[in-house]
Amino acid sequence: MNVIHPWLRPWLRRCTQSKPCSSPDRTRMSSVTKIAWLALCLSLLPLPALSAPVAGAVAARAPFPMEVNGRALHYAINFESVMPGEEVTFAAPGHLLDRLAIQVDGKYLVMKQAYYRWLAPKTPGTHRVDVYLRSAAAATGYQTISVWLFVMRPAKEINNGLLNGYRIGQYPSALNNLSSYQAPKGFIEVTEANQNLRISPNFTLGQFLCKQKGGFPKYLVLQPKLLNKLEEFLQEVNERGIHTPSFVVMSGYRTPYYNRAIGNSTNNSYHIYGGAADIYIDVDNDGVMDDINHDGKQDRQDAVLLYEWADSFVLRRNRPDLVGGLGAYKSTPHHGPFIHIDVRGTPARWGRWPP
Ligand SMILES: [Ca+2]
Ligand SMILES: [Ca+2]
Repeated sequence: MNVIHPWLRPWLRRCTQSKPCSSPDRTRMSSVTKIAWLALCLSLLPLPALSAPVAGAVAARAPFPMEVNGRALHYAINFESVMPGEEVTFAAPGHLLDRLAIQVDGKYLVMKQAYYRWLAPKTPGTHRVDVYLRSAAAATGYQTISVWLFVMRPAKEINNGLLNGYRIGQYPSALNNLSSYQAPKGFIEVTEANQNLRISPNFTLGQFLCKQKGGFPKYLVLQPKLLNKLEEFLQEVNERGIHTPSFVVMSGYRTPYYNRAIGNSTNNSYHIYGGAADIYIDVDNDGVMDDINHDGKQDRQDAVLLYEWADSFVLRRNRPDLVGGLGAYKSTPHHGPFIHIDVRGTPARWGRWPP
């Protein structure tokens, strides 16, 4: 059972005590008046559209500054993956601490030395964190940030290329000894129950699963900064007039086994490190990239335009966490045009030329 924090109680009590709206001074209207009012209201309603407009992406930024394990949370919904038994720290600026309350799986954390700490269990699983910031002005108002904490299954449990029955394959040695190309220490366990969790305002965990065959549980690696980049770019695309609620992630995480099986000659593809996504826009839901340059064709030029937008937005933002690779791809008999986007930390470009 959840423990209710003291400053949430008056708010919850008011909600449970509120009664259905009843107005004692309401007067009875005659049937003729009712019909006249109904006709007037109907005449003022806009005509229904032939097809319902697609809602765009949600712009749900974090309402207050907050960090998990030293990493800033940018959105109202976030995720973090940790190792079993690892200590997780939650930090906020000092002037907010007396108005902050944090629950993990419904239980309040106790603040020690200006930090909130949570010890991850020794078994893999999914845990919900709710951070509440009480309003400085109103007695009962508050804002929230939520974080899904995934306690991973350790990579040392991989046996003959299998992790708990799921085929991972063999990670190559780190490219040029770079820390961004180290084999992962753990894997997020994806089940039927958690695959649809929203791990950022406009993306779900299941969107990044490897496309290889096999039942649950499945495993993946995913870097939070990839979600930062996709969320920021999604807002950019919506601001450019494409009202899409998300991108289609054609390929997110790839196990080294799958990366090899699809004939990828690059051993160190950033997909195997959970830092890359092949994406396209499909508002009309026909399974291929939309005609976003409005030339009447759905082809490589639409991928090129998406590439140009992705290139210019990263340059304008000047954020090191968004820096990485970008490639444009034409359609083949197996797929439509798309772009590759990643967060490898150094710029790389391909596929843009010839136009
Ligand atoms: Ca389409
Ligand atoms: Ca086009």
